[in-house]
Amino acid sequence: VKSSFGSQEPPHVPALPLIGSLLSLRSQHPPHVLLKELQKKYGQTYSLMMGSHRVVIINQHVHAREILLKKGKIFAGRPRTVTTDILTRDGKDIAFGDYSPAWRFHRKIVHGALCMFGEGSATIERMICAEAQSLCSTVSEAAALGLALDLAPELTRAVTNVVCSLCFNSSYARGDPEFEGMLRYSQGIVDTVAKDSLVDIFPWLQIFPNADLRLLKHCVSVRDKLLQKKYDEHKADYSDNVQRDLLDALLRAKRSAENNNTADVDAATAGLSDDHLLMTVGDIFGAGVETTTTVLKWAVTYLIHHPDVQRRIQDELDSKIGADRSPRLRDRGSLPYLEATIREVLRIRPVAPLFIPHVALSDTSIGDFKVKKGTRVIINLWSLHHDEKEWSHPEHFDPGRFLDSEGTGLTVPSSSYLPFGTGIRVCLGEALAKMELFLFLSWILQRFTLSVPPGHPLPSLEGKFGVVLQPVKYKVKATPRPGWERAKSQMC
Ligand code: HEM
Ligand code: PLO
Repeated sequence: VKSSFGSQEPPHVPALPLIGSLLSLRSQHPPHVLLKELQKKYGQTYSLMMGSHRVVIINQHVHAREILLKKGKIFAGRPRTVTTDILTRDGKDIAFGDYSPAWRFHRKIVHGALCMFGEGSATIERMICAEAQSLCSTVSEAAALGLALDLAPELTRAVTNVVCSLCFNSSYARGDPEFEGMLRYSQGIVDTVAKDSLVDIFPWLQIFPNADLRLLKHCVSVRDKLLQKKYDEHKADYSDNVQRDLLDALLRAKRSAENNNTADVDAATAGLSDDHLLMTVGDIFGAGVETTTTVLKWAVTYLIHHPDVQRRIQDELDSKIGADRSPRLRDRGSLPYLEATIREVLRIRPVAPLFIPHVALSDTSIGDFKVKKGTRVIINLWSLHHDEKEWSHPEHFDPGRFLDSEGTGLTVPSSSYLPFGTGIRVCLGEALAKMELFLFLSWILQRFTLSVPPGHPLPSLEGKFGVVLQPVKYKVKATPRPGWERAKSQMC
C-alpha cells in the first residue's frame, strides 16, 4: 500500500541506556504509566530506542485510530521477540504472528468458527450459564460456612470451562489435577512472557542462563503437551459430518485446504500445518482465559471499593429480572447500568495497557511524522483511557460516564476508548468476552453482595503489569442477598 511519507521525525527520547533500563529495571512506575508521563516532555507521539529497535509511542486516539483503522494494513505487522517466539513456535499463531497469507487465513477460519460456536449460537449461552451456576454454588457454600474466599481461581475455572467447551467440548471439575496444572503453567507464562515489555530490550539475555526464560520454556512445554493431547484425541475421532467444537472446525479447514477444496487464495498458498493449528488453539485458549478472568477480577475489585455501584446494579437486577429467574443474554438491553459498569472497568483498567506492538510493513507516516518500514509502534491504551482532555477525573471510577443524560441509554462519551483495539488486528474474542462478563457478573450480583472480610484492608487498585494487567490476590466475603439463600442459589 502506497502512502505519503511525513515531513518530520517524531521527537526522540535521547538514546541513553536509560530508557531500556528504566523499563527493565522497574522504575517506580510500571511501563504504561512511565510512557504516559514521558509525553509531558516529548509530546503525545515520540520515539525511543529499546535495545536496537526504534519504537514509536502513541498516547492519543487520533494517531491510534490512524494506525489501526486508516493505515491498518500498513501497521498490521508484529515484532518477533525471544519470549513470544518460544510461546508460539516462531509466530505460528494469530496474536503474535506477523502479517502474511498464512496469518490472514488462520484469522479468517478462527473468526468463522468463533461466530459459529460463539455469537450465533444458543449453545454458548447455555455453556456460560452452566458455569455461572456452578460458580454461584461454590460461592454459596463458602458463604454458608462463613468463609472468606479467594474468588480468582473460581472465576478462572468458570472462564476456562467456557473456553474448554468451545475449543475441546470438555470441562474441568473443581480440584481436577489437570486444571490445577493449567492454572500454574498459565500464570508462569503470564509472568514471564514479555517480561521487559513486548519489545525485546535485551534479546541477547537469552544466551545467558536466565531463570525467567527457563520457567517460560518449562510452562510452554507443559501447555504444549496438553494441547497436543487434545489435538490427538480430536484427530482420532474426527468426522467430516459433525463439528463438535472449534478444534473440529480448524481440522476441517485444514483438510479442506490440503485437498485443494478451496477457492481461497490464502488457503491454497498457506496451508495449515499442525504447528499453526496448535498455536492458534493455544492463543484462543490463553486469550480466552486470561483476559476475561482479569476483567472479572477487576470488576469485583472495583465493586468492593464502590458499594454504591454494586447496590445500583442490584436495584436494576431486582426491578428488571426479579428473584424468580436468572439473567439471560436477552436481558442485556434492559440492564444498562451493569453494561456501563463493565465499560468503565474496561476503561479504567485496560487488560492490555500497551496492546501488542504493531510494526510498519512499509515506509509511511503517523500524522506529520515520518515512520520507516520496520518501526515498532506501541499504542499506549492506558494514556488513551486516562487522557485528562477526554475524561474528567480519569482515575475516578464512574460507570455513569457511559450513560446518557437520562441515565437509561448507553453511550461512549469519547473516541479515546479502545478496550479491544480496532481494525484488522481487533480482538477476536470481543463478543465472547462481553457475553461472559455480562452473565457472570449479573448472576453473582443477583445472588450476593461482595465486600472485604471484617478487618481486611480494601484490595489494591494498582495492578501488576505484565502481558495482561492483573489485580493482586485478596479474599472476598460474599453475603447472600435476601431471597437467594442456599437452596435457591442452586436454581437456574
Ligand atoms: C487481541 C483485548 C478477550 C482473542 C486483543 C488486543 C486487545 C484485546 C487490546 C490487541 C489488539 C491489537 O494489538 O491491536 C481483549 C479484552 C478481552 C479480550 C479486553 C476481554 C475482556 C479475548 C478473548 C479471546 C481473545 C475471550 C478469544 C476467544 C484475541 C486474539 C487477539 C486478541 C486471538 C489477536 C488478534 C490479532 O493479532 O490479529 N485482544 N481481548 N481476546 N484477542 Fe482479545
Ligand atoms: C496468556 C497466557 C497463556 O498461557 C498464553 C497466552 C496466549 C495468548 C495471549 C495471552 C497469553 C495473554 C493475552 C493476549 C493473548 C493474545 C491476545 C491477548 C496477549 C500470553 C491480548 C490481550 O492482547
